[in-house]
Amino acid sequence: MSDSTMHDAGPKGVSRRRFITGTGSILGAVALAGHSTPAQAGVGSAAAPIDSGAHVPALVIGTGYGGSVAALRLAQSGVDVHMIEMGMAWDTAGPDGKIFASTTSPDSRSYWLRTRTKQPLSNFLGFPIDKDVTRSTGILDAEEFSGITVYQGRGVGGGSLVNGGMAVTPKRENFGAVLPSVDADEMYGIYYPRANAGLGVGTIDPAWFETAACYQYARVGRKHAQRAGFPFVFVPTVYDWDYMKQEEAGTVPRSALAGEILYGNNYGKKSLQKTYIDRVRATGRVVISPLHKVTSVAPATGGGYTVVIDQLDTGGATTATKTVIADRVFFAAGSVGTSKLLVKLKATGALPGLNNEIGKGWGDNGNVMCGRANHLWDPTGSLQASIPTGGIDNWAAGGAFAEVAPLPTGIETFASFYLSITKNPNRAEFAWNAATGKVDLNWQTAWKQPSIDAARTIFDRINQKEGTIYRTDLFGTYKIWGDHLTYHPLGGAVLNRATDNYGRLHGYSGLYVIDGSLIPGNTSVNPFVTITALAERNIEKIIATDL
Ligand code: FAE
Repeated sequence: MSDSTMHDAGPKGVSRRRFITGTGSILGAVALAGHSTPAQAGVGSAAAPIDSGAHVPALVIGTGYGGSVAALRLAQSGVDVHMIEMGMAWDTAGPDGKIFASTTSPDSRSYWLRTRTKQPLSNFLGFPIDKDVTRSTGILDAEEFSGITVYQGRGVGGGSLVNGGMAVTPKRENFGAVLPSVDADEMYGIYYPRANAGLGVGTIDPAWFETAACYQYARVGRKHAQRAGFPFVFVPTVYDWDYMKQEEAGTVPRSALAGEILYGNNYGKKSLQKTYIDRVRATGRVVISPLHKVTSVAPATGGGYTVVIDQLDTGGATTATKTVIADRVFFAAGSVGTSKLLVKLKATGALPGLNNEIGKGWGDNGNVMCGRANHLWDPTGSLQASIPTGGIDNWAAGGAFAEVAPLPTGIETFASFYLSITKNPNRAEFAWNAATGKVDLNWQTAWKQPSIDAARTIFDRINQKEGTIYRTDLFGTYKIWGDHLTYHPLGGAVLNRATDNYGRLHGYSGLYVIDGSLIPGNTSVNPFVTITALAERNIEKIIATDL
């Protein structure tokens, strides 16, 4: 595979040659061989959850990218694994016959323990658009810290349930800044290709892109980028493009074309449930316990670790507290989940030997959003696919990579909408607050200013060229920048600082971090391919040397 998944689209149209396949075919099928007969068959979320008093060889906290890779490779090497997931299984249809709620009618499935939605785009034409919902263990967590709201997926599949599916490998020249202690040759030769194959990454048919009504918004975004002199790049995704074509032809039920994204995607997106977790289940060695939340990990007297787990009901109440022993524990609760757990466990004396890097190095991947108001002769289309497929690359010159994002309102808005990933140097720290019994994050909203400045290197120039202006009605009244949130939390247990160079936590043998908290705050592009590739690298080493 090429060392980059981003390439320029030509000024007039796109040739197939210029699309980069994100999929490394040769190494993708490489698996760590399973050595013995599975201990259990047919297990998964449908099986009984973990029992109190159980003794398990490997316990994985969380079922997102890092957790799924760890569970798959451990199981394939002959280790029985228990995966503990605080969110729901997302394998059963609701009263409307669908697993996931519709974007336009959020309900109890949509948010994690909220009575009102908290949409990233809070306003339209200046009016607030949030709605009341029944409080439940829904799919999207809008977790509020001082200065920033961090969006995360909750359920079996983690962030893959709610994300935009943009599967981007960073440009190789940027990798040294992303993970300085990791051998780039190995990553680009072995682990990125393996991750891309495991995730089912693919690219849009360029000819179809040129004609599909649902990507008019992206073609307008490309035209404006190129007229201002910026390269427009196509990015691979984990959407099933054949399915998307059928959605547009009207021959199958719509999901991307029904605007589904934030509250789950019912059909075409290859979330982890359809890729890594499907393979995890097929090993027969992994038990997944949804609606179970890990609250403590501490050394056990006879060796291994005592793990305390709350079983939750869909109202979020604890219905049982279980204690199990695990020989090894893999923290894969996501950047925020893992950091919060480790900071609490260090501060409260459960894991006092963790080093002082715990909780540090957290960043927002420089996320900032904005919209532009187009002229009436530049409509972006009333039908917009929820899966972005292109971006504007001004990383080298201006420190910004901007996704051309959909605004799937169902009506013509004449708006272009963007999520920029920027080179923001600010890093926050998680800290235990003994008074509240919670973990705080010291991010400040003002720390987004470098992100706004970087994004402006693109959009000020486009506006100037097009004679257009910023939208001021999407994030409040007269507010241009969506600078209050991130979709891409990274860091908090940084590789080679809080852990060794493979995610082994300093101070405790048998404790590992294997998720986005290893990455120091920024990946220069959307993060999940890098999280997956790093997890593939680390687990291979851990299996080879520790087990
Ligand atoms: P993650 O996927 O968050 O999984 C952690 C899991 O652990 C979750 O299922 C949690 O519920 C669970 N958990 C947490 N605490 C506990 C506990 N104490 N006990 C048990 N379970 C626990 O972690 N990235 C891209 O690359 N491309 C995109 O297009 C993209 N779009 C996004 C759009 C949205 C709206 C959002 C929210 C994110 C998006 N992301 C995207 C980010 C991406 O989903 C995220 O980086 C990864 O999911 C992080 O993977 P981890 O394995 O670190």
